[in-house]
Amino acid sequence: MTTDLLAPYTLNDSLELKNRVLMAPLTRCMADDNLVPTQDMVEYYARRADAGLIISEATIIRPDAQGYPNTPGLFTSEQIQGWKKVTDAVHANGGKMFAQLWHVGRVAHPHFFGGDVLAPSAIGVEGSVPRMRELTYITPKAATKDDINSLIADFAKAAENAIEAGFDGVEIHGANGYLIDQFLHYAANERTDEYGQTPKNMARFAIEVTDAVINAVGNERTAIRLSPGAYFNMEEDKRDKAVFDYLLPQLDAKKLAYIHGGIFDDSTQFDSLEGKTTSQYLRANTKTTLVGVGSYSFDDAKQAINNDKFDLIAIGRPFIANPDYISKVANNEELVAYSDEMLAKLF
Ligand code: FNR
Ligand code: 8K6
Repeated sequence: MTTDLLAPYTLNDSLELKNRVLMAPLTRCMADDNLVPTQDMVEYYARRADAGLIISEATIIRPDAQGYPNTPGLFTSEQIQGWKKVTDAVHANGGKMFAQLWHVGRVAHPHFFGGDVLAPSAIGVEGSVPRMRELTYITPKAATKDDINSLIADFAKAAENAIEAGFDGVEIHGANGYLIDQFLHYAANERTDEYGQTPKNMARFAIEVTDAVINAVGNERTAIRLSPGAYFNMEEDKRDKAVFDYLLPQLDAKKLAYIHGGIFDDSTQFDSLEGKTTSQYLRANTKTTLVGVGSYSFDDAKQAINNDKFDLIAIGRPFIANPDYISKVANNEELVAYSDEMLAKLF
């Protein structure tokens, strides 16, 4: 029997999805200057409510989490009220939505908040802020134990705020070279305390954030996105695999809603993962519901799910180009091709 990606899927006791096609988190840099979602964002997300689950664009948990202009937040009451309009509109159209909780760590820029840039270690990245190239990245401050405790508490607070804002759950952004991912990779983590040097120590921050979020909103409403292979703002290191080998079974025990790969193209094979792709490595190392992603067409995703490579698919760029992605694939209609110029405007 072939699996119909457009048939309902039971994620867990609290979440029934109307199909297996998720809208991937997509940063659009369109919040207002107080990082509050706008009416255009309400309409943009509401138009995509046919997805089985919308994952919001990455949303910062506190001011020093910001590394790009006009990324929305979830730490002021105005931001919570702004998101409430988005989730109300998505729910009114029969959709479900998670908030992706974000701290960029060492790719934050003080231009946005005027304070220290926090990271696991004082190791900077080359380059400058996208869309604001005059802002060169600076060397971060290695987070103290107090900094770490406050970061964990603020992830949990943002999760609580997400539920208040009407989200159906949260996805912890543990991928793509941002703060949590920086703890998980040797290239960014040279700590000598209980958060560094060994797989168990390097996984500690991710686990403590996850536990704090679960404590705030429950395991069934908590998911995490991970990039076991380093590919974005991060150098690959052969030792990284052992960190994820340790982390994944720990996460399995927590019965999360799902684990989501963080990758642009899932045909990318990583030397550090013994030649495996992101979804191959995750499938082999976790029993949690797996969301595949990364340059998939609907037909490729159908085949991958039917071959048990993962359970659900997240679609990114095609969802930017086609607000009506689901009805188009359901009716075998041709999709509009994505192009980067489409990022200039929400439609
Ligand atoms: C992204 N991606 C991304 N990932 C994430 O975890 N949080 C985010 O906010 C963003 N933002 C973002 C913006 C834009 C413009 C692009 C193109 C991508 C990555 C995204 O979720 C997805 O993994 C990739 O786009 C690959 O999927 P597709 O686009 O090939 O279906
Ligand atoms: C969450 C971050 C916000 C901005 C994302 C912009 C992405 C633009 C899309 C282009 C693709 C980038 C390629 C990523 C790295 C691939 C390396 C192999």
